Amino acid sequence: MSELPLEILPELREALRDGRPVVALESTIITHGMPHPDNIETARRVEDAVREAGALPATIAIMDGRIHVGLDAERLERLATARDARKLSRADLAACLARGETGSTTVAATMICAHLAGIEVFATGGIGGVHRGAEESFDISADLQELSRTPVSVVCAGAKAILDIDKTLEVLETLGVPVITRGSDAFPAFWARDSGRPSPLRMDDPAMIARAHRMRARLGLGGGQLIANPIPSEAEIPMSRIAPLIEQAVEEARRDGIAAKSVTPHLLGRILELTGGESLSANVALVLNNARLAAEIAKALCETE
Ligand code: PSU
Repeated sequence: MSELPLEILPELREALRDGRPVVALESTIITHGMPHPDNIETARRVEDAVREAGALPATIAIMDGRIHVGLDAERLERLATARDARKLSRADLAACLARGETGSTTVAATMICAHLAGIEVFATGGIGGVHRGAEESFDISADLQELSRTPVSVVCAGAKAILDIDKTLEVLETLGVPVITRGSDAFPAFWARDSGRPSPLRMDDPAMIARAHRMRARLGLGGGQLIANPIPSEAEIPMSRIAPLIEQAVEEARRDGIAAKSVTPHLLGRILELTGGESLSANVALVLNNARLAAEIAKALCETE
């Protein structure tokens, strides 16, 4: 087998060849992160936001055993309504392709596919991290390792507040991943602008973030950058309000024995119920905000040696 099972939409292939800005987008948020039809509506709005900001969107997924970089309308619809799509990370990406199956890509798998396609920037909602109780469960998202290996800058709204944020930041530091918050000294926590922890680094200018990305490559450091972009104030759910609901959802999940890949989708779904839908509106707002910043960074990268 010599050729990669990689399908890049023609407009993206041309843009990448010509050095024009492209932003990768993930698909687990579509299959496991939001209910239908909010998932497809959000996916379309995020693509539009990237275009309006002057870059091209490349939503990534595995369909029928091929990596798709850029999904046409029919494929996006099919993925958004698929009941059996797998949630893929580094460990199971190749197996899904070998079997000819369909699956959505997490942050880790999207980084791998984006890099294969030559895309350097990627927008998501929140990365996976160290789960609460990891000292017992050892549940640490493969997203963290991927950030230390694959040279893609990932724009997120921080780590999801369902996680142990202190431990997540510690692991990122150990792995040598730069954590850069845009426009704030505090590391954000997805639905909330302030996790209560200082951000290891702060940069306010997308051009500076692009320069740091290039500098890492020149130094041969490998791996990517984590760019944390706080949710817009008008959409945030402050920690004081969301924290008790998260506690409740985490406790229920522990009691019910929810584990491994199911933890994050389960908690997101439960918190959506407990907030009466407010967590979903916040999630949509933060992803749109991240798509815009990722487009600015992609444009800056095109102008940075
Ligand atoms: N951002 C969201 N919703 C999501 C995710 C990100 O707003 O559902 C997904 C990403 O694909 C991320 C995954 O990789 O959650 C984390 O899953 P886990 O904790 O199992 O590694």
